[in-house]
Amino acid sequence: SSLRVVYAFAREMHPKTSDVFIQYGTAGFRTKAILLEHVVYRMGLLAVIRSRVKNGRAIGMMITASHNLEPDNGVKLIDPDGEMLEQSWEEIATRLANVSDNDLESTTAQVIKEVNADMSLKAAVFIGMDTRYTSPRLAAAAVHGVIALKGTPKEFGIVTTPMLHFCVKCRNDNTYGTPTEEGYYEKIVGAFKNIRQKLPVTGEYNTTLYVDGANGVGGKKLNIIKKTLDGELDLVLYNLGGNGGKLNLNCGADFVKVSQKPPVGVEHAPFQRVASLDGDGDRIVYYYLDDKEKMHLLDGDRIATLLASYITELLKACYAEELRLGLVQTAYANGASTKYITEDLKVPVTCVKTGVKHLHHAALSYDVGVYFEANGHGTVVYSELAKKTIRKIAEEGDVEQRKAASLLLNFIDMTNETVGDAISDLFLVETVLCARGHNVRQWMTAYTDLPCRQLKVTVQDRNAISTADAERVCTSPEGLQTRINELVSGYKSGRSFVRPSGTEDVVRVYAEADTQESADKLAAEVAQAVF
Ligand code: 16G
Ligand code: ZN
Repeated sequence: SSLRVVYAFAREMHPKTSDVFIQYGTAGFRTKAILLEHVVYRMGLLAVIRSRVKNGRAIGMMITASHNLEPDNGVKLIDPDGEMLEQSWEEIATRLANVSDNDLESTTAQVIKEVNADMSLKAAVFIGMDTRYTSPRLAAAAVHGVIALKGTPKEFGIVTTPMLHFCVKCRNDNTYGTPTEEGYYEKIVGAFKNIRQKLPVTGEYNTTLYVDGANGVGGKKLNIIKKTLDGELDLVLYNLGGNGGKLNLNCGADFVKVSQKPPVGVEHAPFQRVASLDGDGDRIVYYYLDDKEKMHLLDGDRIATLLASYITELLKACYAEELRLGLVQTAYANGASTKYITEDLKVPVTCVKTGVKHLHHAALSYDVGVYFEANGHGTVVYSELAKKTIRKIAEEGDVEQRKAASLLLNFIDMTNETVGDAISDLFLVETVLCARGHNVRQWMTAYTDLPCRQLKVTVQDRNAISTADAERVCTSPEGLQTRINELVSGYKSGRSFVRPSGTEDVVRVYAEADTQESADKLAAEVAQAVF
């Protein structure tokens, strides 16, 4: 049959060259780029099957390893609503990625049967990639996989991960926007310009923003956007990938958050706010250096509280307080942020396991769900009821209500609701700071972070560690949690947890306490207990 020819072709073009078992993890497959070609080809096959199961709606395939260094790469699938691949399919993806070339044909047939895909339907797969030099080759393998099962690939070239999520969503729901990079700018940057006309620059807010682009795709796209801005925001961009700057190397959101150091490649000025993006543009953190060059970090928790408090204000001004706003965090959220949210903002908080899909899912249970990981990945999702209510108020409310509701509608348009998006988040943050007339130091005064430390420990088998209660409690190996409790009890405001990483072969340790010295010491002691 013609499929026979297809599988023979796969064996020659994208052979499986390694016997190392590879798993669809928290954010898809991620490993050394040289090990990935057959995996990406096979995900092309799977994307077609998935599209047919979803009645021909488009599926996304993003080639990226996010904040990892250049030699790594990865692939993840995007579901029709722009969300992460449904969890039950992760096992199917893993199975398909690991079978031998000889068994690929029979395993694919088995999967098709299992998920009951009608292979006579059309199938659409949107393919995007980051700036890694290994990405074009992998994107080509993805295209081959899609064509092999007679699906229709559409290549978006180099885009941020959230742009691809956005385009997938738009293709399947045309009320959300136009499924192109231009459509993305039109909606998100357009809403920002719109809102700036309603909110004059006041107080201590300064329109200059420095950006660390991590030498990745996010900075490049901001460089395109920058040219269309007209004084609304003066972007000064660093780490755009030129001048020998290496992707994510000593720069970018993950480096800044984990090492608690400013990135290389940025010319700092005291108290100037800087936004730091990650390699594929789905994370953002802010920071500034003071006049003694000490760094002050405004992480995902800080962004979440800023957005949640502003949206709460607007909802109040709309008299739409019946809409339930809630915040979703993980165990990594700084204890001080959780305290501030619950006690000062009086906003309910849900704590879930690490990984965007868990946060996103939990946020959907609120009318307005704000979710952020401390590492800077997050967004806001609005229920249909919330959107309908706000639209109605924008038309029928009194003057003040209409004003707040129309701001809120722009705010919603500026938000990429499909996934955390550094560019969209940047515009949201800049809008709130501008509306409040705040500089970065005033933003920092909301609460004081507890000093914290993250470490990673290499162990023989990271899966020997299991956790419960949103990763805050360690259930095995036996006795480890008791030991952690003992250690923590020796520190004022101490808290610590361990969990196996979902993206690297390590165990991660987190600790916070009242001083940096204590947090460092507690982290080291817990790491010792794990080892
Ligand atoms: C992935 C996740 C991120 C999570 C991180 C944890 C997505 C899109 N990304 O990057 O949300 O914070 O993994 O990594 O889900 P770890 O398990 O190695 O700590
Ligand atoms: Zn990323």
